[in-house]
Amino acid sequence: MKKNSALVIVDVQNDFCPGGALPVPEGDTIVPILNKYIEKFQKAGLPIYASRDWHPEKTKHFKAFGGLWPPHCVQGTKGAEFHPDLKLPKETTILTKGEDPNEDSYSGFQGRDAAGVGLAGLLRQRGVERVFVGGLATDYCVKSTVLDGVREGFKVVLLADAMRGVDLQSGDSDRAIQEMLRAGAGTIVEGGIPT
Ligand code: VGL
Ligand code: ZN
Repeated sequence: MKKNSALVIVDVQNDFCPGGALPVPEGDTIVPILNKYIEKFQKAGLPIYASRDWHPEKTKHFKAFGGLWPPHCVQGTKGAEFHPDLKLPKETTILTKGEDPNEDSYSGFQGRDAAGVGLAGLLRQRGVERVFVGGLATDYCVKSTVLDGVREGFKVVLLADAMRGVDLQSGDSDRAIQEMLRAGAGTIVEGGIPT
């Protein structure tokens, strides 16, 4: 795999999986597939980033305060933890987003590392030109991350087998994928990545 690539895993947290506060249908089924991607990127010495939705208890993002969603991924709760089977290597850069009570912050590009550096800056620092994106949810945070990635000038590849959507309206995820492809993203499945 080319040296200038990175893996970006979006919001694979308990609350977005079955049993969580805002479950994405079959959200947990992508975990073993993501683990295979993780292994490939790790073996190739390529950087891995994992975003997490990390909301305060009161935020405009939640229905009770004018937003779209039930409370989810509240800072420090079990629901905000990564899925327990997701095998993130210890070198993974965790990107936190959604802390601002006035913003939805769907995009992983709004996420920051522990030092406060945003994803685009982190990628540029490491000379990354191409990002492979999977996670939850296809029609919200994955879509937003992919569109921002393209806008920021990165090549973006969708890990088509490693994302699932909320589908508030049926077909939302399919439409999201079309929109990401139209924006210039490519697509790939696990068997398609050279080892
Ligand atoms: C997300 C809805 C609300 C996501 C986050 O990770 O896609 N969706 N907050
Ligand atoms: Zn959220």
